[in-house]
Amino acid sequence: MSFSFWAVATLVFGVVAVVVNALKQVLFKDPNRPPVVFHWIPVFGSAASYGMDPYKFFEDNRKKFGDVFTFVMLGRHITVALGPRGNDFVLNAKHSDVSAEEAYAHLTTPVFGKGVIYDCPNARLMEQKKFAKSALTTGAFRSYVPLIVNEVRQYWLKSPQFFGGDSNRASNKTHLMTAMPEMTIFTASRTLQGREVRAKFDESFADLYHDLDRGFTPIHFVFPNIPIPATFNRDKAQRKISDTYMEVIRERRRTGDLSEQDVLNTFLRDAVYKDGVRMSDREIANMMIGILMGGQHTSAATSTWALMHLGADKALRDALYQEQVEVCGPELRELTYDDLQNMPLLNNTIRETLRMHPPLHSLMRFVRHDLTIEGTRYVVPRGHYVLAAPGVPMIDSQYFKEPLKFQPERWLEQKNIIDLAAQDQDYTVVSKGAKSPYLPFGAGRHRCIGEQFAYVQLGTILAMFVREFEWSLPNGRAVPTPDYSSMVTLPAEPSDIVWTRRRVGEKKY
Ligand code: X2N
Ligand code: HEM
Repeated sequence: MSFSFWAVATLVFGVVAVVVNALKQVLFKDPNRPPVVFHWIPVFGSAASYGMDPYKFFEDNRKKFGDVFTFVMLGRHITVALGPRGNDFVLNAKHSDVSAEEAYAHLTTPVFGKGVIYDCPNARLMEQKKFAKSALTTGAFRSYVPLIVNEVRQYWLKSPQFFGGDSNRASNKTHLMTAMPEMTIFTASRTLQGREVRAKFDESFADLYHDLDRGFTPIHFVFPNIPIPATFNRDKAQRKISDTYMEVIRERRRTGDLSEQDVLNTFLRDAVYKDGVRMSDREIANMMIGILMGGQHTSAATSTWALMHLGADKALRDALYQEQVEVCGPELRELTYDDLQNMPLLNNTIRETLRMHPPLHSLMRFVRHDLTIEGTRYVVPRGHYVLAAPGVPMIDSQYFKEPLKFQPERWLEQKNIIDLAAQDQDYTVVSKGAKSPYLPFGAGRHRCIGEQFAYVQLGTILAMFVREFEWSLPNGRAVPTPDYSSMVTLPAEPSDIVWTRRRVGEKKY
């Protein structure tokens, strides 16, 4: 009796809520608010269609509403602003009007730790970015290339995904979504994080890092403290990893050895804010975790996509091999940073990969004061979010001919639009470059500082692949479709390639 009462009551309440919510949307359209994407379920809103395929969601609604519209996702009101002007509206909005920390901190702070990135005032983040950026000099990059080359060789030799200990192994199948995250973490940790942190990945760090990583997901973006094992493990791993970094920091201070050109040393030397406050060891530790996590997902996704596209395009692989021979000679002498600068096709392959597969499809800001959208009567009220999707113009035929074709050569003609935002990297001035249709690294005060490093890391890894292997996607498969269920846009499974060595036994491993 009481069961059926509650069942009926719940059902009636649910039906009423759905009907009221639907009627409200149809009958009350506020002309001063952007149009709202219709949704049946209150609160949940458009979470499913946005979460499963954001680009389809953006495109469908652009057809209905134009470049500006609002959707509901799990209680949040999010206003999307598409196109280069939308990018400018969101990414160059005044800091007093919008904030990234209030959009991201609930996701990032439990993973990176306290006191840095989005768990501090924006002025602090600007200075943290300057400290990190000041480590990423050409001099540092020159020292990184041989380190990356060495890590790649070691990985190929050891990993069962490659030679599995047999340096004469002539062919194999590789699961890229296993191999590329591993190669990325080894190369990034050896260069940016330093020798000690790299060594930890052979020991205690691998599992801990895994636990931290599984707490950096869209589920945690939506429900930061959802009581599941992934959340508890995230918090435990954060503490342990942060403590381990602090030990590394203390040890460096003790020995006074600051000789390596990694980011950690730059923080140990220079991390004093303008007002004289020095970053604590805990803050430096957490900053290093942030940099590790950021660079890891974006770079691993990008190298995987690039290798997939190359696997589907023999002519491009041949042309890239030719470029290696032209720059480094038929003996393919060891790659250097300067060689990479002389390989336009290689760099344009990375550029093209980021055009079709920018790792971050949605950049968000929390609206702190009512925002008027220029040229419209729309006002986005405080408490809502705004969302830029730089990937949308990047696959729009208005800006890129045949946008769904992977054509690195297009960049020989399109040089003019290469990331206008890159010109202004002084974080005291807000860059005005956001009207570009090509912004894989964002724009404005939150723009990426990792772009040059990413090109060095990706360029070195891809060049190594081109030199060593001939590969393809098995069974004549096409490049996979994107999977949006992770923090970055990944290729859906299967992500295998099959390869043969170009010259077995010539190089020593
Ligand atoms: C629950 C389908 O899945 O209905 F990392 F030092 C380090 C990353 C911002 C990702 C936004 C939301 C997807 C909901 C699906 C550092 C290198 C950074 C920069 C709904 C039912 C971190 C937002 C991902 C929303 C997907 C923010 C990154 N350079 N790294 N329903 O990055 O920079 C860093 C910076 C973002 C996102 C999403 C759903 C500095 C569902 C079903 C389910 N996303 N997402 N970085 N959704 N459903 C970073 C900026 C910062
Ligand atoms: C910011 C993309 C690699 C560190 C950003 C933003 C984007 C981006 C789009 C802007 C986020 C926003 O406006 O909300 C990428 C891509 C990468 C990459 C596509 C590789 C292919 C890296 C690497 C590092 C890094 C390797 C570290 C060395 C950062 C930092 C910010 C940032 C510190 C600033 C966040 C802020 O100011 O709010 N990145 N990133 N990124 N990225 Fe990257």
